[in-house]
Amino acid sequence: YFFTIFIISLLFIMIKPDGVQRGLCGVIIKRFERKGYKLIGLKMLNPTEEILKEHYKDLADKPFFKKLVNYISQGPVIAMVWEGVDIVKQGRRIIGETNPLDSAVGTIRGDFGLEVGRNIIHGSDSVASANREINLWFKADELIQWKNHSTEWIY
Ligand code: 3AN
Repeated sequence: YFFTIFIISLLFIMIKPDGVQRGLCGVIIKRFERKGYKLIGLKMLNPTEEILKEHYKDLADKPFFKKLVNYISQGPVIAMVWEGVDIVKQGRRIIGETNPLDSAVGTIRGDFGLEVGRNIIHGSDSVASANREINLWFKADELIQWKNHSTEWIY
């Protein structure tokens, strides 16, 4: 038998300043909600250069690093944690490719973006980086464990 075990995991997502300014927060949240994922943390903030340099430390040698940090530090951004089965890989499918011009129609970047430097949203690229990013952006008590009780009052 071949079978795959899908593991429930967490994904860190950040709506970048261009996404906030263009009024795309609702549509982005909706795309994760309608897929069936669960929002367990959310906040708006103006991120410091310090947190962004740590967040993007793997890109520190890239020519666009300074511009990237400078741009996102203008804020505000919306940081979120989502939970669900296979969410890191599926989240990438919902978001699209790094370059919006390479992103399929139907993805967030494919539907709403044109520029790689203004690509609307960040999503973690692995379970390990999701855990690192969640620890960087959220305190433990900012993540909310909640249950869906709607079957008790929707008939
Ligand atoms: P992704 O966000 O798809 O995981 P990364 O981690 O390679 O892609 O890139 C992080 C961010 O750096 C991107 N979201 C984008 O805003 C910016 N970036 C990546 N490549 C370029 C580039 N060639 N020019 C300008 N900005 C870039």
